[in-house]
Amino acid sequence: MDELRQKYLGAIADAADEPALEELRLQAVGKKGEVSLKMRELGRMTPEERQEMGPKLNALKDEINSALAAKKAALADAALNERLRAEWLDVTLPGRPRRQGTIHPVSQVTDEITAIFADMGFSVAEGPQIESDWFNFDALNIPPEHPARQEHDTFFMSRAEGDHRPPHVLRTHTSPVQIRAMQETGAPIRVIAPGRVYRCDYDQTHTPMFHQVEGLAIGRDISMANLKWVLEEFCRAFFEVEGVELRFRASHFPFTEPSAEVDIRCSWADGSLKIGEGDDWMEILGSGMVHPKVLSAAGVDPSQWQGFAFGIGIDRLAMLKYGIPDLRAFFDSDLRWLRHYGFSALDVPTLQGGLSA
Ligand code: 2NL
Repeated sequence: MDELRQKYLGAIADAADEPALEELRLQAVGKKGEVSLKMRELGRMTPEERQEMGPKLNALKDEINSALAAKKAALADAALNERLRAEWLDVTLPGRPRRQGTIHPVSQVTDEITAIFADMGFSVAEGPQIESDWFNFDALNIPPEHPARQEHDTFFMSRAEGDHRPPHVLRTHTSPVQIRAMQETGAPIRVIAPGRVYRCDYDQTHTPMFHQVEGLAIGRDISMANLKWVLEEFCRAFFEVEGVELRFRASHFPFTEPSAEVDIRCSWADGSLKIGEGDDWMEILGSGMVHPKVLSAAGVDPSQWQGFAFGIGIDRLAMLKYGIPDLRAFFDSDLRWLRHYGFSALDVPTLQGGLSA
């Protein structure tokens, strides 16, 4: 009896897991277990022996069963403790930051424009945003008294007291960048100049800072025909419409002669704009053959070289491409536009972010 007790209580205490415990239970108190077989022997004993052995065997059986139950609970406890140790998680750690921003539509459109002109052999030129009045005006055949200087609503920098030289200006177009490029590399040349420009004008359709891309191609015999093809190719690529149609209207700029404003065929239906179809025309850019005086100012001999130039407003182009029909939606009223600008608090959060249209 004592042997049995010691054997099983010891084995139960040493059991590594539940299957081992179940194995011991069957060996000891299962139907054919050692304790059960001993109980079956009670029938062959004398009443006296039975009186003594019966309760002892019952007590042993109870003892083994409680040891099994206790060990089972201890094993479960140990398993839980092991999980608590292994699956430990620090809920006080700071969250992983998720990027909320998207590329600004004006930056995106500038990149798109740059890529399209790069395919046609144009490189990108950059220059200062604060310019001398010579680079911004004189070199472009805009003399001091020309109404264009007022038309341009220029921001003038201030000079120190007693300094009477003409003030520098915030560039009103990116043309000075191209003047500088011509001065540096001469002809032939093919460049675009994207960037910020400034005009003192603020109302529902104008902001004092906006973005422009100008293009310039100078060669021996570059003509309006080349200009037309380059602009058509650009519009096809930019608006992703095969059948773009452009209309050149005679115009006037001091820096080009002849000059043309360019309209694109479009339709307005249910307040939405479609490029390349319909009966409407929308102005998208200004262009022309570079004025001989401008070539001279930039150090390029107009008897040897000629070429075209053009200027496009990027902000407007961004709005056209991303389906915002009204200029006034630029800064208010259109949540798609605002969301693109990062005013997410105004909008229902989305998982993807960015434009939904
Ligand atoms: C417009 C008009 C234009 C140019 C810009 C240019 C630059 C040089 C020489 C000659 Cl260096 N011209 N730029 C030419 C024609 C038009 O922009 O309405 N832009 C939105």
